[in-house]
Amino acid sequence: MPAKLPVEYSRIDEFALITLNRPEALNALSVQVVKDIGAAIDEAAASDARAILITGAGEKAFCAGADISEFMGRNIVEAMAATELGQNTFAKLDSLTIPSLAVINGYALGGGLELATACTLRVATSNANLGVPEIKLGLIPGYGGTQRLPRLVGQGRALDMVMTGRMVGAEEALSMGLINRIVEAPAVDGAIAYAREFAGYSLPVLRYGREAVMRADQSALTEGFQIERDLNTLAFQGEDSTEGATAFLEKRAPNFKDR
Ligand code: DAK
Repeated sequence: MPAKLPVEYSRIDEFALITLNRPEALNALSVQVVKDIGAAIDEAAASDARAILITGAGEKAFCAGADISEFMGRNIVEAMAATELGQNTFAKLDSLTIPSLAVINGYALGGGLELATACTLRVATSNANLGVPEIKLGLIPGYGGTQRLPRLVGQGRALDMVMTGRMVGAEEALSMGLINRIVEAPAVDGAIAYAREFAGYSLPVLRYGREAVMRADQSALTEGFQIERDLNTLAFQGEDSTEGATAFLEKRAPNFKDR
């Protein structure tokens, strides 16, 4: 029998699936797991996948955060390096042409929620619990959480979550914009159905749309309009925009070529 890998990479049809595979530790993020996630993202990025799905093995957790058993005895340099590794690994997802989808099938806590918020979109099962409980460990989020969370749910809600460490259920997460959809178990099936809603569109054009929206948080309004004008004009130069308009006028489905 092949050895169990802490992170598994596989394909389901046109989608790459990255599975955190330490269910006995609720898929906690050891340093090795973070490195393996980075390698799996690289593998997916080099493939012809239309979307990357990230989930956790088992029925209990997407990921219960950083592996607390590794916390002891880290000096300041090692601690900074580990944080940087987590931030940089999750940030890889931002700059990929391929969109990513967190498939939250249970707990998504601390670094687990930070991984989920680094994905383009998030779905969760109704039993999911999401939170950043670092404060209970005398810590604050360190894999991008203090920056991505307020951008997604607003400063007030992010402060509430960071300061109380409380978990929010799937319904509340949906109502605050922390997740995009609630799906039935098995969550991967629901995620695939969701991904199929956009996977047939032009990947570069999906990327322009993602980039314009993401940069809204980082730009003054006039600068944001400029970014939108530039990316819209870029999309307009693509073959796929000609195909989209032609298909509409010919009353047929478009056949996008990612060009
Ligand atoms: N790390 C290691 N093991 C974990 C774990 C974690 N985060 N979460 C759960 N486990 C393990 C448990 O120890 C248990 O192992 P055994 O005792 O069976 O060997 C097994 O998974 C099942 O967990 P429970 O028995 O606790 O399951 P329950 O259903 O009773 O509770 C729970 C589920 C999710 C409520 C509970 O397990 C829990 O509270 N887990 C911890 C959640 C958490 O606090 N996560 C960490 C957040 S902090 C950094 C510094 C800090 C960070 C990052 C970087 N640098 C300086 C580099 C912090 C990041 C975080 O993510």
